[in-house]
Amino acid sequence: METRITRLLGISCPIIQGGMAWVAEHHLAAAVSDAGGLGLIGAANAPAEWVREQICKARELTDKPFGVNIMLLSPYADEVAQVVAEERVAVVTTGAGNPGKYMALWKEAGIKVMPVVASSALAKLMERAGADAVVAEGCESGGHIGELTTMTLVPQVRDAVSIPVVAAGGIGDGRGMAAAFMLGAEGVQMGTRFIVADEAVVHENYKNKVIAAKDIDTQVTGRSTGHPIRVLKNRMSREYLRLEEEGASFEQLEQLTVGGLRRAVTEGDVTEGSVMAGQIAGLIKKRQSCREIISEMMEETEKLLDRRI
Ligand code: TUI
Repeated sequence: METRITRLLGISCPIIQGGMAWVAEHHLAAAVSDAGGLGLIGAANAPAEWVREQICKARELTDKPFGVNIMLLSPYADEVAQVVAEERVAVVTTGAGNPGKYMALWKEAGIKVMPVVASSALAKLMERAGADAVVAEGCESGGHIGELTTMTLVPQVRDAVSIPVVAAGGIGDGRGMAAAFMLGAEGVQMGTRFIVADEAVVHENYKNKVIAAKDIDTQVTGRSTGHPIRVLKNRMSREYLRLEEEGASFEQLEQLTVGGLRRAVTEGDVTEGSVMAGQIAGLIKKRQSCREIISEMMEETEKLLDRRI
């Protein structure tokens, strides 16, 4: 399947893997890229030298293009922005903020830039700043989310800009991908389904919790702090929401979640840790390789796009 996204990124399938903190390390990124999609290394809150090492390791595993996702709330965002330019990674995506101040640096390094946006206003701003495409991420996603759903955000972003749009949030199979195309997207980004990929170096407890999840098993913590985060329900999230309702301070709430994602992903603490996942978790029932995930997605999508209703 060819779209402006496949041509822009030099990939064969318009499927981008989400830049999930702790999950999106070089094994997963290289496997997704090798299978024809675009793998991403998630820089999250990691120091710049860790990101450089991950880029080098991914290059040893694949000769296909891959990208780095920069989480703009990270204390290391400035240094990571510099490292991706030095390493001339093929693609940069950004999350949780406005990457305007890095655009010139990245464009000079020949990097394709795709900011994640949660509004058409930011999409327009990014287009004017020189972005090559935008990822319109609806609040069905796991992790840090905006206000709008994918169904409402994608067509409005599509109408607001001329650069291609990638849809994200709530997409987990060919039906979601075909629907995203109907909304005007030319590619999709998926996170949650790749958490359970064979190549994802993620604790078994985390993968099992995604596979066991039902449709209503996520909730959003942190609305009161201005950083809403979608996670799978557990003891931590229930306690967090109870404290939030009682009007707990930012510091109290932070205490509950600090280091929680790392503990869940690497140590398997899915009771007290932060198990970020999207609302589509309920649809994800099997473990597969990245190659199987991508070929199944493409087959289902093409079949649906070929038929009339
Ligand atoms: O960034 C994400 N998802 C994430 S980041 C993350 S790590 C984290 N840990 C603790 C606190 C916060 C984050 C876990 N999941 N997705 C991309 C995304 N970006 N979703 C929504 C946005 C977004 C929202 C508002 C981007 C820009 C924006 O407005 C920026 C502005 O300044 O106008």
